[in-house]
Amino acid sequence: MRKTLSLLAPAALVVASATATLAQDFERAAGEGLRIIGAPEQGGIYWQPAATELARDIHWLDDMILVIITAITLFVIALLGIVAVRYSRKRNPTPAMFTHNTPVEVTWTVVPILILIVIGSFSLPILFEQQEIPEADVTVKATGFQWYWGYEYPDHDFAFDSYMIGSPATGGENRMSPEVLAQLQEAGYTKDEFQLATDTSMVVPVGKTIVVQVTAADVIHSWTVPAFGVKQDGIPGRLAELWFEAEAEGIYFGQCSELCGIAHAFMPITVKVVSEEAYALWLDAAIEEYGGTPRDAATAEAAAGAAPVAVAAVD
Ligand SMILES: [Cu+2]
Repeated sequence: MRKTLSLLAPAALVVASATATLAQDFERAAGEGLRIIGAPEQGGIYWQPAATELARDIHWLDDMILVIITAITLFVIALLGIVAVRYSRKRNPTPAMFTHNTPVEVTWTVVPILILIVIGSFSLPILFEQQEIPEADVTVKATGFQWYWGYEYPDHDFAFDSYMIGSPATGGENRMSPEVLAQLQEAGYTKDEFQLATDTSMVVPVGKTIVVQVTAADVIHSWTVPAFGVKQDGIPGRLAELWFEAEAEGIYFGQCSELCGIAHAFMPITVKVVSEEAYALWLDAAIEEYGGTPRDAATAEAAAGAAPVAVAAVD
């Protein structure tokens, strides 16, 4: 059995490389040497490293609120302890019979209000920062399907699907197998990235404002990349938006975050953040592969409409 498997693996490799598309080749070349940054860690308990200002702000807010709720929890536990010990039947056989204490009641109403105002004054600006969508350098439309994501680059009129490596669409059964491992390795991943890595990924340039329009074609899905601090439900018939500006080149993963059906766990999200040059090369290959509008034409169109130019020209 083992012999058969080891024979199969190289065969799968050959098949996989023979079927890799031009865009995939460029995507892999662009992704070569990229670090995997946005991924869960074995035994990890904190956030994934923040790759955007949004994510940093969210982490800061979380830490700040954690301090407040820890203080409140300790305070309430201490009060309970005091009541349980000092006013037990044994120590306090004849309890006081009063029912109201105005100063105490005013305090326990006003103090929580003040705490909420303090929290709100920090959380609302962060919410607005997420929800006020800036002008995009690159726009990508992400559509959730049962069970994969489709990406469209509307500035260049092309679209492609992104399947989990090992899903039925890539010849797998949503399970690890020697063939799936071979496909993962051929795409530059390891066994650890199973259920995170996809056959094609969303490619965006580093340091640019990316606006992702999120929708779905069948049921509600949710597009998220934790390291970017973004999450947005994709709802059929609606177009929601999120934005991010990734600060470091790398590979970032996310997973559909709305329970959407039997293969919900098998529709991960892979985003490759690459240099502008690598992005331009990939874009040209993707336009050719998926039948998009060449960048010169798109740029001319954009210039004519006085719209912002989506990408820098390359030599
Ligand atoms: Cu889903």
